[in-house]
Amino acid sequence: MKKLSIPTAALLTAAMLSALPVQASGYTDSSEIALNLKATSAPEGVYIADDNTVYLSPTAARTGLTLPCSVFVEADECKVSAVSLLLQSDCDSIAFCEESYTGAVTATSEAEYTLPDGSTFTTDKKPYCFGTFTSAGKYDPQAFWYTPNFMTDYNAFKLMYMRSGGDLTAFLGGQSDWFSFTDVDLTIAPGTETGTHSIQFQTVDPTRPDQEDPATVITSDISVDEIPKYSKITPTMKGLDIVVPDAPVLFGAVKGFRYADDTEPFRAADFTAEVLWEQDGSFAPVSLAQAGYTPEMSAESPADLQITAPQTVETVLTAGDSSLPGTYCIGLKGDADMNGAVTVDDASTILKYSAEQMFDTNAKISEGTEFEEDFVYFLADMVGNSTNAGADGSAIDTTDASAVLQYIAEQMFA
Ligand SMILES: [Ca+2]
Ligand SMILES: [Ca+2]
Repeated sequence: MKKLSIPTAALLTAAMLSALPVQASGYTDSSEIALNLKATSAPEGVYIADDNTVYLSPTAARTGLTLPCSVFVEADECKVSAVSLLLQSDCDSIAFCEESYTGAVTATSEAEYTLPDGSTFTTDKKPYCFGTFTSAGKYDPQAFWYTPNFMTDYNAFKLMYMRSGGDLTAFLGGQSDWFSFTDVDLTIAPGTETGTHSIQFQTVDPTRPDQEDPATVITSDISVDEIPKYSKITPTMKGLDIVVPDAPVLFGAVKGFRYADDTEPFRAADFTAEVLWEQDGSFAPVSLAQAGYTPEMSAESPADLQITAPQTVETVLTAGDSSLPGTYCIGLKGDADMNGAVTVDDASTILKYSAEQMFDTNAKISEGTEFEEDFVYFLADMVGNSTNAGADGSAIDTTDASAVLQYIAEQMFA
């Protein structure tokens, strides 16, 4: 065990508390705030899935690597006064890297950083989520940040922190995931075994199991004048899973789009999904058809369905022991407002979207999820059939609206 001096709660003396400003009400519920450990970049042989699970190729696990990670504090507002956190690895060969640690007051070489609004600032400290700017516009971490503690052969990492003032409501950059709370890399030793390994936040300190305070806690609303409002919250704690698979892994969102009048049976080639496949020590995405995945459908073909409005069919794709649920949407081509009929309103919807996206590249044709947006885009893209909301270069424009009107005219005089 490596021992470093640990400042304790006893250090939070009345003198320090009195230096803190009175602040507005803080969090009242653990559901309002979360601590999230994330891998922030993927070295060779590493794949970071959308759900934040990290997949290591068997070759990478054999040779070992360093995985850059950060802890993020997630909330709508940053009314946090103090944080005590304890992270622990359940795997002997995955440990915290002391040399990589950077906290709010860690000095670095001076560098320029950009905020989401495009403004920039320069600092010789590593910016973090609670940092603020002084009235002179200078970046200030506004923090008491205690020496981190790497415990039990570096398999656990403990940190305590208190804010010293500044703007206690807004995250640096305006959003909680723009800057991390703290950074600490994971070292994955050569020979890490196949399986799922977890890094979790701990509520009980294994070295001090009798202490009353939970090991991971967020203190909100410290107020000298209103001590009863001093509240401690055990936040939602989102750890990190590191998976070393022994077989191909299926993950991602499987999707497929069809027209209502298609009569062809479903095929794996109709679907798109991200399929993890280890080749030469690293992960390469492969198509479902290429990887030999087989769809199991709840309907044989679109013709078996009575389409009165866009309809969703659930599917499961399987390959060996791996499976992945998917969604298959069937709708009427041209039905841009998803009401189950192709009318002049759809031409209007297409024209409106076509105009909006000239001024706003983030404009959406639907009000739904990314998947629904892709599907509505597919239905509206009469001339093009984009399945990824135009990322393939197929745009929605006036020719698509004209095609809808032409279709309506043909139906009227048919
Ligand atoms: Ca419609
Ligand atoms: Ca088009």
